[in-house]
Amino acid sequence: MTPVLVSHPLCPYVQRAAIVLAEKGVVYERRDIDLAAKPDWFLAVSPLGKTPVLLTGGVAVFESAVICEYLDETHAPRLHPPEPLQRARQRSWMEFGSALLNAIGAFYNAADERALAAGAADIHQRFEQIEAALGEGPFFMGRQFGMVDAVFGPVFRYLDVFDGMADFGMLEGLPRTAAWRTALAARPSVRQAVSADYPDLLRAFLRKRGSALTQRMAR
Ligand SMILES: N[C@@H](CCC(=O)N[C@@H](CS)C(=O)NCC(=O)O)C(=O)O
Repeated sequence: MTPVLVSHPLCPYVQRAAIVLAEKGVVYERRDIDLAAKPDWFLAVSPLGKTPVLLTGGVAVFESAVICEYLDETHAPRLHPPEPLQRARQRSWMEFGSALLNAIGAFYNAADERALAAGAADIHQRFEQIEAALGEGPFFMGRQFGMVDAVFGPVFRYLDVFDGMADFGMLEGLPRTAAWRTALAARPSVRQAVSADYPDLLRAFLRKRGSALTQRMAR
């Protein structure tokens, strides 16, 4: 049976799974749901009520990191390195990517300009930490695309839309991170993880936040 990825068009965690599926050439069906009106069948397979969920082999696998790890164990090519300590390092930075997504959420929900600036500074500081962890590239681990890349492709996609609004300086003075962003944006699996109307959908979502960023968009 074809695996089903239960999705939401804007969800960065869904994108991780979609990227890993694409890197491995897995044929799957993507089934988008409305998170504002969750269908009963979704609640029945998603104990946390969150996307993504991978329906495969009669099991509903939830949590994006778990889905990605499962796919890595079952489908070639491996995105994790063979050496346990290097694998642990990848998993550590995957967690860091999740914390960065929370910081991005705090940024776009910031109530006023002061909080918006603080949010941008917080994101910049996190990217400084990433800059220090990056090597020669083009990917996080070097020449081979890995699991941390699948996590950060969706992170940088937010920045593409923010950049269209103003220069928030999130990657200022961080050349390795900027080069990594460019390499990820060119990767087919990353490009294809969302539909062509993703930037419009994200802007429409941000316009409804009632946040400082929403105010900027109205100017
Ligand atoms: N830790 C989860 C986070 C998933 C998550 O937060 N998904 C969001 C959409 S991006 C969601 O479904 N939220 C539930 C809701 O909006 O009600 C994972 O990595 O899969």
